[in-house]
Amino acid sequence: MKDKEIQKLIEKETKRQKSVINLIASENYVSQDVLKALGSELTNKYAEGYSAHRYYGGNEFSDKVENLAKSRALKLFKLSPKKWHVNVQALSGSPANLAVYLGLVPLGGTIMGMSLTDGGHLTHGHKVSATGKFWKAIQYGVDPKTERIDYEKLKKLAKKEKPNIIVAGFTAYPRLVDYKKFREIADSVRLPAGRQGASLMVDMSHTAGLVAGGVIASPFPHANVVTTTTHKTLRGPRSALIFSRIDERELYKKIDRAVFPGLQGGPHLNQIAAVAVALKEASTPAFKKYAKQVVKNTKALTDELKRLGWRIVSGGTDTHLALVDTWMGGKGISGKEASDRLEKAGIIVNKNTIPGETRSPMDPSGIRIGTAAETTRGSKERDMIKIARKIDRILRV
Ligand code: DSN
Repeated sequence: MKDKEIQKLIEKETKRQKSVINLIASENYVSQDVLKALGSELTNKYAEGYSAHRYYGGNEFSDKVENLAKSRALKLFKLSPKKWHVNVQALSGSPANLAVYLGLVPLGGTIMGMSLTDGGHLTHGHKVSATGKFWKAIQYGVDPKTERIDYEKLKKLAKKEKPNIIVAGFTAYPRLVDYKKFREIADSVRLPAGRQGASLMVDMSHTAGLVAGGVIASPFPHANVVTTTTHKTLRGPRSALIFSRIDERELYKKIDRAVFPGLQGGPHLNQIAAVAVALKEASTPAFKKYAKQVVKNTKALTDELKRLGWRIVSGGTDTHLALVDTWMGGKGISGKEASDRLEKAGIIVNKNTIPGETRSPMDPSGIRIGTAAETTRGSKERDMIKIARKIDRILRV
């Protein structure tokens, strides 16, 4: 690289990534092939529109790249192209979610999603997000005692608020989700226009790799729309996919139009090619083994932390992530202090709110830990036990 300043910074970041223990639940390490596709000449091309309907010439290969990404996405999640459509152009998770609402919910309509504090995402209707400003957002949380979703309460709230769309999606919910119950709840909503049933959108950004690997149940049998980022457990580049059911309401056409021309111009073809590479990698037996190991590793890490006296939100985990209550009602340390101390010792986590949060998002009561990245580097349960003991030594006052 001729630009030495940037080259040096890339080298430093690469070295940093190699030298730390990375427990950020939403990060991972992509393959060299994914990196090659990202850094390819595809970045030079404008391809506004969709395959075979472009606004620019010279898109013979762009169409092939986009079609391949789409067919690999459907195949990976065992979806029939007759029943499901996938959009691969959304630039990342937040614009993907925004596109779904823009396509399916009239402005001023109602979206219902989990609050950020209890484990949702900004784009599930938080007041600082466009999703909480353009639409009426109803937020649900977890049961304060079990720290799990209370489906009965959710049903009552949905019946009362009549959301156009219900979002089952999470960034800090460590437990399995009952998508069948979400479907029943969505179906029980009587919309003001008289139409029975809210749409169910599943945002599986965090768990897509676990679904692909067959370790946790697929949301597809129950959802109208499924969004996901591609860079977390799925181990691809930073991007997103929007799957939508091909039904009589033709939701998929509305969503496609919301992505382009509604929200975006030209798609990032290099990113789409890199997604296609990652989707192929995720369809291998090696990836299935990886996904299984991720869940085993999180359990090992969490069990050991519990044994050492740390409170794990909801009592444990079924997935790639867990929440540690480091504050423990004032007996421990704040999430910020925990995260800072760990970083100094080479363990990277993020501070995180916990259900019933009493502190602030900038200095909350807990940390979120995840094992997708370390599992990619070959870590097993015994390594996790060592990491848990190290965390304990660093955090204990
Ligand atoms: N920021 C991501 C996460 O860390 O979960 C979600 O967008």
